[in-house]
Amino acid sequence: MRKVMILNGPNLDRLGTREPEIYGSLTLTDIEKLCHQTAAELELTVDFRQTNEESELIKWLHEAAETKTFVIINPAAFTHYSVAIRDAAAMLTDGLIEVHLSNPISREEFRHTSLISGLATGTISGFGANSYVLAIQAFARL
Ligand code: CA2
Repeated sequence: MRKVMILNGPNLDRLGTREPEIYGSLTLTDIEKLCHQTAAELELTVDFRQTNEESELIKWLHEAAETKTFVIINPAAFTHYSVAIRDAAAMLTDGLIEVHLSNPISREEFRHTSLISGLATGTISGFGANSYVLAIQAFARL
């Protein structure tokens, strides 16, 4: 079975606690379940992780590069300013899809820049938890 790593950045572990009008009401655990369910239907396996630490996310990207694993990533706030996450993502050989729950382009100007988009096969934003489902489906069809 083909495997995909789904990596989540800072504060996404707090989903479901506030701002449901922007991020939806599901928790990250709910989203993880949805991802496993979607992947199983497509005969894929998912390794789903979240961290609040930049260095941990960088280590996971190194791991994905070394093991030639495809990555779906929601870098959260790191999207907009972390050159270190971008440099680590640039080491991936198997490909990358960027996902966001909200549509950052329709929000504050500081969210309009993504350091990751230019490296990604594609970006899926604005569909809430379905952004993850759509990303898994896109990966399955690559
Ligand atoms: O829309 C997305 O998925 C974001 O990556 C989410 C980030 C934000 O900084 C990006 O601009 C867009 C924020 C993730 C954490 O947000 C929470 C909001 C409410 C409650 C808990 C977490």
